[in-house]
Amino acid sequence: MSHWVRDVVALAYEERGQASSLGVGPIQPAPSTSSNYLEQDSAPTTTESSPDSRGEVAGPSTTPARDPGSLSSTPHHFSHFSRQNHEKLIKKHLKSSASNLLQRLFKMSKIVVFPEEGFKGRTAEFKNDVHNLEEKGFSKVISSLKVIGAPWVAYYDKNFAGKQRVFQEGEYATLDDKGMFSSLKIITDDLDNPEIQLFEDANYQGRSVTLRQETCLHSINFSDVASSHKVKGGVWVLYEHANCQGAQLVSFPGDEVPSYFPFSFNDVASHVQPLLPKP
Ligand SMILES: [Ca+2]
Repeated sequence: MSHWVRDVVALAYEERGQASSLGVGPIQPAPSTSSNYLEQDSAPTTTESSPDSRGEVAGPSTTPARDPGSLSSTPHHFSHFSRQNHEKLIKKHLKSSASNLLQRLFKMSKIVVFPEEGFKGRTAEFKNDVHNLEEKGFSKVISSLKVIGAPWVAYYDKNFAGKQRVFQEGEYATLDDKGMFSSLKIITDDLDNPEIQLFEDANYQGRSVTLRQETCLHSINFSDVASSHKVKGGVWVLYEHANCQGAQLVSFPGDEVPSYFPFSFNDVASHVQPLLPKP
């Protein structure tokens, strides 16, 4: 189970307070990372208040989703179940709770952008993909930024095209690509079980390697060779240079990229790295 999911399950227990009422073991306190995560979003949204397009389910604090088969509606019959059944039903119940809470965590994720270095100038914050920063008055001006929660990809061109760069949670007072970005995408994909297959030639031909962790391609004699790839799992960043420097190519679960020529990335990749779930 990923750290994210573990956090969410802990939160689900805590939020519903069901574990104790059901008598199935102690409530696990939510890890501090979770509460930190939540606290970081305590400031009210100012700039970006458009309706959310991701279809989040309302949080349990207002209208908790009720699974017809859940134990919460049948606590008095609890003794008729075996412990195995208890666990099975609780897992089923928590699965939907965890999904809702995961959505809420993503909802708290955001990127805050500034037109000047050092977080200066007017500001805007976004919680959803921005396909064209021009519409937000921030095209080709972002010079510093802060990421809270889920990672983001910034693109040179609108509609998530052109050169790209990943920003994981943190503060970036100066950017190598300042004044270049035209669109922003939040990464909400499952980061567990990363796997990528790189091919020496375009169209998945030639020598290939399958990787499941960060790898310096020099070390496996595959540097400046790759021309196509398939992502089986996770979100991967391919780097031009071995020390995670230079140009980047970001790829998502299920992506199949038959040629790197459109990205000016052919025979360039020297290092690959999967984004890791939040620790
Ligand atoms: Ca090649």
